[in-house]
Amino acid sequence: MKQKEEYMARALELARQGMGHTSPNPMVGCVVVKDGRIVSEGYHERYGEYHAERNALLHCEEDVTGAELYVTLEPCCHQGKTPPCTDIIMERKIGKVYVGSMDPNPLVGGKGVQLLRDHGIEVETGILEKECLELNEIFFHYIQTNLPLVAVKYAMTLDGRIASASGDSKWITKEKAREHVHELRKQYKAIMAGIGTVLADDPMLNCRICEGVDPIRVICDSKLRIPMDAQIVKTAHEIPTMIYAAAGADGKKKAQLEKAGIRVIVQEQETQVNLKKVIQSLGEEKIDSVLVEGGGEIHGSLIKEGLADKVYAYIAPKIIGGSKAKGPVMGEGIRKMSQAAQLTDVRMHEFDGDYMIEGTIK
Ligand code: AOF
Ligand code: ZN
Repeated sequence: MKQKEEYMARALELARQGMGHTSPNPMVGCVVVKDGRIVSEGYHERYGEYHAERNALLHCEEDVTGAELYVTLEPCCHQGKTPPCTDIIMERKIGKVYVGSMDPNPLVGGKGVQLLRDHGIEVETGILEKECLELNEIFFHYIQTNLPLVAVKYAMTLDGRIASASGDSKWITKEKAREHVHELRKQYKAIMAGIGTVLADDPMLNCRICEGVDPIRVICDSKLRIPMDAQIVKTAHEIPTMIYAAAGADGKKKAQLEKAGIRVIVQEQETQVNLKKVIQSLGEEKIDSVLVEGGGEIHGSLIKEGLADKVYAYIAPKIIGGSKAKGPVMGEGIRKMSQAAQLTDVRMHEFDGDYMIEGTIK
């Protein structure tokens, strides 16, 4: 007979199929097991639609009285966009529920598990908990803070440069690492860059993998310097794009950009875009995650102001040198090592000879 971890691993695999479509709600997978055999599966496919547990049980034609149900997130017990999952679990007379991670949503928060237990259903929690927590890192952050998870991403050489002194940066890392960036873009709801990066690289900031969803592009451009023929402007009718500007931004340019399909938000009280306010306002718009792809100035401000939650640093084993070649985190920086931003949960990955170190900022 299979182990409970194997069934939960299958539920995790199902949950991942919802990636890019459930935000700001979680990715959740569910497996129903009877007499040592999977009789039904389901996952949360799309925001606002049925939850994983309901999908799994509705797909099932067999009688599941006494069966086991494996779910990556604590079942909900609230009437939201869909009826509570605890209802259908009880109606179908499931015998035992295995839960991956608990749900910190204040509407659930342990009440789902309690309700099931109160109705005589056995519940075991914490099955592959670490994997389940990791899968919904973004959801857990957003539901508890109302702020998006902010991740800073950059690619640098072994000597900490993101471009040569002349500004050449194509390419620091090889194809495989660059492909992985698109995997990240698929996981994040928005992608953010400063005007410096737009002027230097004229990027698209989209997701170039087939089943990927393009993130909403967010550009910080205090004086609205973005050229009308920038790739981002030219494609704004197809890919949602927002520009944050500050007081004194040219009204005529704003109107032109809006005509091109861009939402322009002017922070009238600020002389320069206030990143803290940007992050807060993105949270209010139900944007649960932001991948920041530079450049160094924006990274420097986010880290210094304590607004960055995560870092993905791609590192190529190349050395370019040059005292004028820029690094990934600029600005004033800190003065004492004791003030350095410290990462935890650090992990390293390899991509065809390039490396990526990711970690959470304490
Ligand atoms: C999901 N999918 O499979 C599970 C969820 O917006 P609602 O009304 O659909 O409720 C969303 C909340 O339900 C969500 O924040 C989470 O706490 C809980 N469980 N949500 O979207 C699922 N199991
Ligand atoms: Zn539910």
